[in-house]
Amino acid sequence: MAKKLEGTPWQDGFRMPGEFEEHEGCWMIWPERTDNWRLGAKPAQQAFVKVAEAIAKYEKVTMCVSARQYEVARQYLSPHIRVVELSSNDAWMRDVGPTFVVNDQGEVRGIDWRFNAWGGLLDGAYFPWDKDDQIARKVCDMENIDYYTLEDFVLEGGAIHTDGEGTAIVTEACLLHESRNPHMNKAEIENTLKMYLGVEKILWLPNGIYLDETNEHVDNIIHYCKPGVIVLAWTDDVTDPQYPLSKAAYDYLSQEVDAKGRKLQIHKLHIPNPILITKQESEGVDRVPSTLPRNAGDRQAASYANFYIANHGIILPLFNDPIHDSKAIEQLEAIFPEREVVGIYAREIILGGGNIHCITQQQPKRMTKQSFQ
Ligand code: KQY
Repeated sequence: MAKKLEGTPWQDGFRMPGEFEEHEGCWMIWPERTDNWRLGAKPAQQAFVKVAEAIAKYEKVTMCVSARQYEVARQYLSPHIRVVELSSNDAWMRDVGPTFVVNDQGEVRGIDWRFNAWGGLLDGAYFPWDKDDQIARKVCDMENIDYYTLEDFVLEGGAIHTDGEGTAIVTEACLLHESRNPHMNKAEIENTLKMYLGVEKILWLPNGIYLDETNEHVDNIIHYCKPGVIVLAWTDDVTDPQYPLSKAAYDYLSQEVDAKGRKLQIHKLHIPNPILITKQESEGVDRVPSTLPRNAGDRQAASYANFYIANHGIILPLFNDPIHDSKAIEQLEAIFPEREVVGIYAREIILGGGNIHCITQQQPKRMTKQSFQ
């Protein structure tokens, strides 16, 4: 059984690797709740299948699924995708799964942050979230990976990006939001991130993507592609509410250096034309009081930066945008010449409030034997 660890990753010589470092595999959760995913979650399930199959070309994929949907998921997914039974409240593995850290000997450990559904009773997306809050530990247990638990620090995996070389990027909008850790000031939050992610420098973007229901997670506005190189969600339309948010991030990052003293290379990745929920889509969602409404005309926080970096592939959300889809593919092919860029039509995922990065969590490659004893 995996052990709960004392101390911090920093004290023990562990750091969170960049997503571009080698993976053991990827974790996902099967979407099911009909008050978030339209039409009984069937269209979302098909989109998740496409994402899982695309990633499985490059690394091992584990799909976690409730007992109720186990046979359904097993039937839709190829035999080389592992399907395990696990309870959850929804399907956002990036945010509820463990954040993995590694040391120089290639050992892997997990971090189990507190999860409160992106804001608890203040502005969270649903209640309850108790099953989601247990997932990080359960994943570590399944993998026999020892883990650190923070009893009193709320964080989601989508709220952090690291370069694996001492730098993390976060947003103030999310990390300093009163619905996360109101008992801590910025310096205390920064210190906790340094101790657990094993980094020396935190870069604080003011905001993320307009109307992002996570309080503006960093993983929707930027992505670390390699140390010193990021993509930034951008718009040339100065009248778009996203413009000042992306401009502020660009200005801030342009005058900063990372932990190694490097200026960042910033690639602007234009957002798609606004994705608005249609009347038909809205009517397909079961309305209940304890979840977010999905109203016709609502704009979803769509961005191409929400891609997943697999071992030799990039799994990129597409929106059937006549201009920006192909431009995003072209840019990412140039930034990642050693990886294949695979676009997946992701409207059904963004309708649920996130995208491909939000529904996946990478597990770094283990270089040492940490086997079941
Ligand atoms: O974007 C994410 N990381 C998760 C979005 C959750 C939305 C809840 N409905």
